[in-house]
Amino acid sequence: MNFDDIQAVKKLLSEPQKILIVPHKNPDGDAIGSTLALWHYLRNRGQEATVIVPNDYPKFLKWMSGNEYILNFERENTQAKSKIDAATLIFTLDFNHLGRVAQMEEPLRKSTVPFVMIDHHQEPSDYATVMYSDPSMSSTCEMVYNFIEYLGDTQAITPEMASCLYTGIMTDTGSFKYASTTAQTHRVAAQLIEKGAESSEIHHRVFDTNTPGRLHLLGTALNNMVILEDYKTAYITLSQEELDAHTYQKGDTEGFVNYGLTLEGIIFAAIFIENRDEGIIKISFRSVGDFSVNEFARNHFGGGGHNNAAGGKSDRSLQETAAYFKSLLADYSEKLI
Ligand SMILES: [Mn+2]
Repeated sequence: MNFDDIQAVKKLLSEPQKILIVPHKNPDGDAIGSTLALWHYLRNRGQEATVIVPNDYPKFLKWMSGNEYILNFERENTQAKSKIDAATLIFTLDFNHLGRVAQMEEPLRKSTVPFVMIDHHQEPSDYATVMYSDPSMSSTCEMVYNFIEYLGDTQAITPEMASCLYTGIMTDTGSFKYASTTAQTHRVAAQLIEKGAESSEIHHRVFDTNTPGRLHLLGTALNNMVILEDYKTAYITLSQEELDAHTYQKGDTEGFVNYGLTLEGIIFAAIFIENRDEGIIKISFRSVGDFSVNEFARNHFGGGGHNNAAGGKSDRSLQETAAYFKSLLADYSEKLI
């Protein structure tokens, strides 16, 4: 964050505001962790603040302090809309394009109050008054820690805030293993542990929450995995039928795509998941090293994300989508080395 932006934020926060904090739709650990940590921080400073999520999120994220005060735009629509209308300042966290908030896009676009963006995704659009955007960061949670540091306030980080921030850093770095994890990420994590985040307990709460159905679904996913050694690629398909057979619940396929990358020699992994309700195939891509799945997802599957983690979708059938995916790989053979 540059000096002018820090001053601008300090000025905004020196006056009483009605603050909204908004993450992207289908919020993940980084989205929920960062918004709740910022919520605690602003409230402890005496500000009125509300977190509004565009839609629901998995149960393994619902233990964080302040969770019960989060408004769900889909479920508590009237209340959420009046909060948006009354807001005097809006923070958007962990996304950089207003299209990422689904149905909340329209009311947010209408709002004329200052926006503060804190985010680590590539190619931000410029809707925000203050933009703290840094794609080199591991997570928005690491950035919220920096943000509080820029305001000279790290002593204000409570154990609750530390736990929220630690959760987002842990989930967005794949437990500190992705390339985005820097020495500074570890320094921030260390600070958070010193401030009361219990790393082992947090890990347990987030990751040790499998249901039998999810583990059996993982078995099906791994059985379905296709390995294309020539392209150093592995992909998984899951049909709606297979999901239904394992009493699929939202979030159950989280992390499945990463298993492809645990194969020796594989650098590109994908998962294709049929969603009959929406009539689309939802896609996640992962890579290790220089191969940009962000570019791949943008070019072919109407999506995007980060260099090593991106998403997309397809209107074709599951089989056609997988076949199309395979047909694209030859053009990338030089990059998949
Ligand atoms: Mn993130």
